[in-house]
Amino acid sequence: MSAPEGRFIAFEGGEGAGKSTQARLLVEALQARGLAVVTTREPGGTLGAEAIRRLLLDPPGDAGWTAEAEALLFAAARADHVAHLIRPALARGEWVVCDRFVDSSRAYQGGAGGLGDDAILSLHAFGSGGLRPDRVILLEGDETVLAGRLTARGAISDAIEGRPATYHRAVAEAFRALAVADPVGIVRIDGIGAPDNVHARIMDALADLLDGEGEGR
Ligand code: Z5A
Repeated sequence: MSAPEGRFIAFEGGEGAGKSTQARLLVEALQARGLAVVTTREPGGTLGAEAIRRLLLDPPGDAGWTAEAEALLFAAARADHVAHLIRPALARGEWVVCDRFVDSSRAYQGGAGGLGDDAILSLHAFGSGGLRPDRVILLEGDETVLAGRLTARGAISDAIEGRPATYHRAVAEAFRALAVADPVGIVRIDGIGAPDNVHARIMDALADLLDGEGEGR
């Protein structure tokens, strides 16, 4: 009998939405059920993709990447990540919890960056065989509240975070539109409130995938 395929969960949303915090809480909850979990992020997750991450978030020189070059670099990092980390973990029957995945490229480069969804999906089909998460958790929240979290953290802005508020609003709108078009695959979660309360909403949104998982699977 072949080994069970693992599950692939991605967290999406704008900066400060709580993706890293909630990814950590989910990993703890899955591990508490005895499930094997790989936790990872984009851009990054493998040595090659982490090298590309540095190029993306701190571009060499003053010109910055063109929108097209930026999209290609994200797709290249993802291709390496999918081939060397995500697919092997899923094939071993493990859960993969990823902080951002292709819907970030669709919202940032395709939506706010103006390249369009078809271009991003074509790159993803070529680079990563079009792999989709089993479920995307889209964390949303009032722009001012999320910005306040980043100020409180004292975050240093990178090349993408430092873009104007209009860009980040367009990202949020693009994420919303993706979720409206695919409400089962991309679940909108209110990211405002205590982290444990947000975590409980996420566990509800994953209940169907968790049914029968763990404790001896
Ligand atoms: N990008 C792209 O353009 N295209 C792509 O395809 C991909 C990415 C994959 C990666 O940055 C950048 O690359 C990103 C998108 C772009 N740029 N932007 N914007 P990253 O991954 O390094 O940065 P980020 O995803 O924006 O991470 P972040 O700012 O750290 O946000 P977060 O992970 O969603 O939030 P957090 O770290 O969990 O929480 C932020 C702070 O809020 C922290 O101090 C927490 O303690 C606090 N927090 C979290 N939850 C709560 C609640 N519930 N209440 C109060 N405070 C909270």
